[in-house]
Amino acid sequence: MKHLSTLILGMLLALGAQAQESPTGNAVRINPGDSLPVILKKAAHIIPSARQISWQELEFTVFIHFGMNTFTNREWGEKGTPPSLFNPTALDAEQWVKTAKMAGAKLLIIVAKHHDGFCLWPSRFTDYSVKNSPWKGGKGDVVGEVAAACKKHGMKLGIYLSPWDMNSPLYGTEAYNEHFRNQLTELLTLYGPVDEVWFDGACGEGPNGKRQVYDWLSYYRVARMLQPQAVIAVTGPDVRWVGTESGYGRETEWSVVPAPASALKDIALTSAEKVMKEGVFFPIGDMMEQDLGSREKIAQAGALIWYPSEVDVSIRPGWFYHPGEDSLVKSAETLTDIWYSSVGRNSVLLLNLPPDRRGLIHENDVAALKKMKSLLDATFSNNLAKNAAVFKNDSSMLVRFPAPVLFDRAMLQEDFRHGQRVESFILESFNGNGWKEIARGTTIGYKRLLRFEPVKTDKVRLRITSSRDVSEISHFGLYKAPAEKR
Ligand code: FUL
Repeated sequence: MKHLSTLILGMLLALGAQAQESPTGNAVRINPGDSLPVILKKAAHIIPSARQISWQELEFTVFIHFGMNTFTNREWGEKGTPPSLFNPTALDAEQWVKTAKMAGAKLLIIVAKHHDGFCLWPSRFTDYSVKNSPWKGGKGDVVGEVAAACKKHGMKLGIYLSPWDMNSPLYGTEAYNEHFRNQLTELLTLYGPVDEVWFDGACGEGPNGKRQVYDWLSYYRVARMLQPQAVIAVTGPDVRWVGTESGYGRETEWSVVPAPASALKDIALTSAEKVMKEGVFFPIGDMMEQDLGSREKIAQAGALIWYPSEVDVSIRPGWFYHPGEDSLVKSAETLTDIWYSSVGRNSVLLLNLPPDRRGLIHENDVAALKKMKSLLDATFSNNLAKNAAVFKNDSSMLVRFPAPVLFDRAMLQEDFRHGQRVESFILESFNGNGWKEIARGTTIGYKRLLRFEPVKTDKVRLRITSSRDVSEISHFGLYKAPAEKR
């Protein structure tokens, strides 16, 4: 018996080692002859890189869209809007950071330059920035103020720099790639630690009517060299766009998905350069598909990669502030629903809070966030299963309470640092005679939140009905949401 288990362990380690093809273990090649069991084993042993682990554990992050569009009441600007229009009357970056912190966010991404090209920091590489605006007599630096406020309040900082630039005369020429790297270099050297670099893939026309051919890999190299701990998101190799801007992630969300062959080719090509050895690839493929990582999908892949999902959504209809949307701020109930459907579906939530023309997050937005936070706290501050007796085996978990408990929410987490494995599960309660289904689901991953009608019982069972390898449930929680006030 012992001999057999040693053998199995040896096999597992060998397969696990295969998954370590990329130095961070987050990418693996699928060979043409690999059988489905081998592919599943490989998929189960892909692990997130250190930067992906830190990012996933943030759970909730905040976007700040603020700039020329705030003053022109637009979503996408246009070339030539004069910097004189940028003039916030009471800009307070600390209010942004304190609001994000109050709501429970752990990282704040400032849109340093949107598609119109207007820079919120006094870039040396363009005149189209705050330095030629009336705000603070041209001496202001929004990115600097945000970075200082983040540092003061213990918030991590992220940077959004739009590759599309409607204003730069270089756009559409090879020289623009260098210009972009220069601006990125400023942002990643002048403001201290940055933990997320967010690239949008939009590629529209520049002032000369041309589109740019972006040199993505060279942008990734700059980010890796200057801020190696930062994830490069969306049009980047570390974090994937969930595929909608609705706030709702997939019911079945795999962090391991097929990767373009270049994910491994790039590793090979640049193996001499340490910074590029880590599954750096340009993402291709349709992120909006419902199924990205099922058995059918991974069985056809040439390579697999740990590429987790980020759910970006705005608290208002637009990404930028529009006075006409003051009454359209998402309610606390909608925000909470979004929370369950993003953080609760193996994704990180990136919620946009667009400051108004004063340079403040509007009172309506702050009120909705406060209420969302209190709803979430009231539910999740008391894990009813905390002191229960837990009995585990490979595919099930029994939780026994000394006396019946009443609950209507469950939180499941896999030990995602060692891979994502659960394909389906059923949660059941014992009603005196037998087991009754409470809820069922597919993937768990970093976190799965479940909502159901209140159940009162002294025994709960979680059955893993399908898994890619032995799964490790690292957290099991049961909670009672406060009764809705009518
Ligand atoms: C999009 C942009 O075009 C929007 O304006 C916004 O910045 C959003 C987060 O990404 O692709």
